[in-house]
Amino acid sequence: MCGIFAYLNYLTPKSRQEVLDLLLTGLKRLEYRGYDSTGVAIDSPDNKNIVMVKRTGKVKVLEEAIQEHFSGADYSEPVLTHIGIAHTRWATHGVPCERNSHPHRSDEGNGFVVVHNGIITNYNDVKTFLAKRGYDFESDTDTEVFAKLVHHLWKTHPTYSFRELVEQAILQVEGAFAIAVKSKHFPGECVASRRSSPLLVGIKTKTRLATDHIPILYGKADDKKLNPDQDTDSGKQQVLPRSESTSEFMPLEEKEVEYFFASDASAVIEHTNRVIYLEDDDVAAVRDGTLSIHRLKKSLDDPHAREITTLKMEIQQIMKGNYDYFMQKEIFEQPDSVVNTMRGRVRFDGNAIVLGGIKDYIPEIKRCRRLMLIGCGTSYHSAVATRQLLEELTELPVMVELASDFLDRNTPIFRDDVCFFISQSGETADTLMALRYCKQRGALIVGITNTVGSSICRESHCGVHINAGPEIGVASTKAYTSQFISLVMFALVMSEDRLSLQQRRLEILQALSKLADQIRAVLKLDSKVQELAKDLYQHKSLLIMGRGYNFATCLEGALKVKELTYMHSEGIMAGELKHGPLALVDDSMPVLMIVLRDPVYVKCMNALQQVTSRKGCPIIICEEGDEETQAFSSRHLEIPRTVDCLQGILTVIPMQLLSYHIAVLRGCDVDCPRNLAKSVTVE
Ligand code: G6Q
Ligand code: GLU
Repeated sequence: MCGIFAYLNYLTPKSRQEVLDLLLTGLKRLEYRGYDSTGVAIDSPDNKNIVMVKRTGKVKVLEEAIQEHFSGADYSEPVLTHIGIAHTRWATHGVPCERNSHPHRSDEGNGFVVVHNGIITNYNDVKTFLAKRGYDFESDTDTEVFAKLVHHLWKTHPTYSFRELVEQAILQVEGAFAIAVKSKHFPGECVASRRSSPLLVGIKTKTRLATDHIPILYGKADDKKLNPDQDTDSGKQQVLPRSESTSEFMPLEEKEVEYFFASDASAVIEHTNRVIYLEDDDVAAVRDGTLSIHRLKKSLDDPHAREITTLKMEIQQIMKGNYDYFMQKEIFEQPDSVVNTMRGRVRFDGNAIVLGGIKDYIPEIKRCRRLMLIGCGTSYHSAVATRQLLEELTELPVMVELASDFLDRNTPIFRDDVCFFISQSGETADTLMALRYCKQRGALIVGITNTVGSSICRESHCGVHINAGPEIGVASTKAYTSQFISLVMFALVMSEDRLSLQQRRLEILQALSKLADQIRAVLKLDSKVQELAKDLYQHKSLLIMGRGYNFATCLEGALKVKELTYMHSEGIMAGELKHGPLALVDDSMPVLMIVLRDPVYVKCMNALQQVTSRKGCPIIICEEGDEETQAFSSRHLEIPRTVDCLQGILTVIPMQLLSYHIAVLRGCDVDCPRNLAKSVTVE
């Protein structure tokens, strides 16, 4: 989910040294996206091989390794045409290490090398298919299957062009990807494609480009799936029929040209401002200096061409897209990040859920004494948010603990406890120490993290990687919603064979399938939330009240307000109002209340009345069209209806937006609030 950068020079002489510098600069521009390892591939000086250098850690480390590896006259000799590919990896399959870093290769001879962002969800099937045909795998990644699949197709279809080979491979893979492929067998050519992960092509020419669009060509590809039991070695080629391209005509012919393939424009803007944003399932291929864009299947609403856009932005602006801050970008990424969390795990058609990282432990978990969910800050709140559903669907006692308090109490832990450690970074010291404490006492340790290879990942017996993608803003947003969904998925897995719970599971699964669109709808409230922030930002305090499934939103909302705006804020369980907090309420105290049509609606309405009868004038988060509730206040935010246990995902988003807007109005540093760090590695 991190960064791709590839550079192709055609009839524009560049030494390998210059190419490497360009690749490294490209990777540096993508660093802000977050990553854990890096790598590059270029041609060897005799042009007979492809050489790769990969490193765990920062681009700087790769740079040093490259300086060591590639020196001497061979590397300063200009080359007329060449293609180099580079990658920053945010591990999803396999820990960050050199072996798992990209590029991945097809064979020992480096026939095809691939960089990939995203997740190939059916990689296991493809792996089985290829293993039967003698392929050995060197890494734990999903990506490697792609390189080997292209190689397999090349062997079985010797007449295919490079692009056709990649197209056929793409037809076999599911999930999300942006890829760039380089091959020893097709020198000077590059093929790139995307599905659900961003990729663009930058074009640099000496003279002004003669066109402002590239026509789309169509292939008549057959998407027959590979059959692991089919024997391809039995003689004739029979894996896939050849795709028939409508034509091979050259849409963009330039004599001297340079192409840049990158995950975003920040990596190309210093070279060119002419880019084509690829769409899902576009295949961009460069051959003899000519770029062509192909689509595998024709659809009626496809345009006939891809436009060459002229970028008018500064680098800084591009890195954050249209957003002013990373936190804001991450809030708006949530329709995609929640889908990424479910990708390859939830099958909405068959109502099935597989959590590969814990599936072998499910029988043991089902026999446990209790579930313990342990975390800090926002991660702890995701446990609070899902506790009720876990109790309902697992029918087990569920304890929710703050890691620091859990350790202070020397909480009794037993061998038949199952302890979940929830952490975005996977490095939080308190959580990690609680993990070790439980492990020593023989409990089963389940890690729920966003960072593959982190300490919590490594020290857990099993776990779920939430796949939210790197989170740069210190205030956690998309990691929270993805942790939430990971725990919901776990609850669904645990109740798979409970007949009495099937109706409830179905209701939740259906709601999950609509979630991304509903989050999009909630994000449309942004300008309304901004107006509310204008009312609130000069106040000293904000009370946030709710109960049931929305209590966690109150805690998380208050935490966001505190950390971002330095304003006092408190999340209050509405049932506790009359036991103390009501004394705070008067006509000047800002109050926000969450009142949704769920089993605790009547109780929430009581709390609302208690507040309004003390002259409180609350902002209400309620359901779309709920006029009865809205009648209690002129200020309300309406969110779409969903199943009760997922409401918390939709109600937390207005709170994220509100804290963000208040912080901007108060002139606070949104991405790096004072006194806080993204990864808290001290007690
Ligand atoms: C919230 C913060 C913070 C965070 C904790 C735990 O906005 O990011 O509360 O959630 O510090 O961090 P981990 O989830 O990385 O363990
Ligand atoms: N899934 C791939 C891996 O784990 C790519 C991850 C990325 O997007 O960087 O290697």
